[in-house]
Amino acid sequence: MIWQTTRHAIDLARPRVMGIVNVTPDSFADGGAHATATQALAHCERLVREGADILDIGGESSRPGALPVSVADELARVLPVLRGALTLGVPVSVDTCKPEVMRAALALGADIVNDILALQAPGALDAVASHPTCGVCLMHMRGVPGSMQGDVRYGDVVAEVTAFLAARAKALRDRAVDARRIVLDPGIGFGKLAGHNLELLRRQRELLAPGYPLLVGWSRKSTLGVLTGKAVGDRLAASIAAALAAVDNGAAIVRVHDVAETVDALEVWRAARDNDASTDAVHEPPPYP
Ligand code: HH2
Repeated sequence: MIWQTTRHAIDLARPRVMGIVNVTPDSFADGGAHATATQALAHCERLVREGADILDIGGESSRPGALPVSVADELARVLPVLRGALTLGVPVSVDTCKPEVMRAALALGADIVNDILALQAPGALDAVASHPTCGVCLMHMRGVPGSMQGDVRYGDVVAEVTAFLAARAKALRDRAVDARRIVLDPGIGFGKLAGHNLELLRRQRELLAPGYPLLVGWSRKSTLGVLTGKAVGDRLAASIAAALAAVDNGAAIVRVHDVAETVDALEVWRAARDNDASTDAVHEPPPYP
């Protein structure tokens, strides 16, 4: 399978790593760490050196209770970083719900629109559908970030998320968007309790039924804190385990903060699964130790 994006056709035969670049003061895991354009671009360069296959730039936190950001502020955060990131040789995604930001980013040459609202904002479907080739990630969320953890009830969470994502993909297909441009995401932690997130992981292959590749983001999220008792800054091992479990259960792309560590883990996971390890070193005597 490939993911068709503005400039790159991303081969999904091996799992891909999307590196997170939050140009925000308040993101849940790294708020303020890359809040200026210079810091954020340096972070983009670092993630590419570490092996990121895709960069995902966001200018608005979606953590529970996050304050909304105006279009003007989001544009001022995202566009300067996007401009630089587009020169780094990897596909660049923009994490936004706002059609104005989507259009401006696509006009600059962004490869992918990553929308946690799955293009439900008025004008968002058109912003993507009117572009000839950009990729899009449609994510499931129950409620809105300000209140999404308030009242969380599902009958069958996997069936409900699958049906929602299939319907959002159909809305794009009805506007003549090529299926190869579309990727789906169950939205780990977005209007879901830990039990819902874990059920989505255990039964993740059911989410493949609509026929689109899956992107998942477990990195540093609170369900990992529930499982391990660890604070957000101490969830690296848990995040890697979740990323491996996700690719093992059919995810094509993992969205992560810790790119270098995830790339290493996936290299070993892949060598255990496939007989095509990417290095000739496997045919030489191993160095000691
Ligand atoms: N998670 C976050 C943001 N955007 N997009 C997709 N497709 N899938 C996700 O799971 C996802 C996402 C939240 O993580 P982060 O960007 O680190 O935090 P914040 O929203 O606080 O900036």
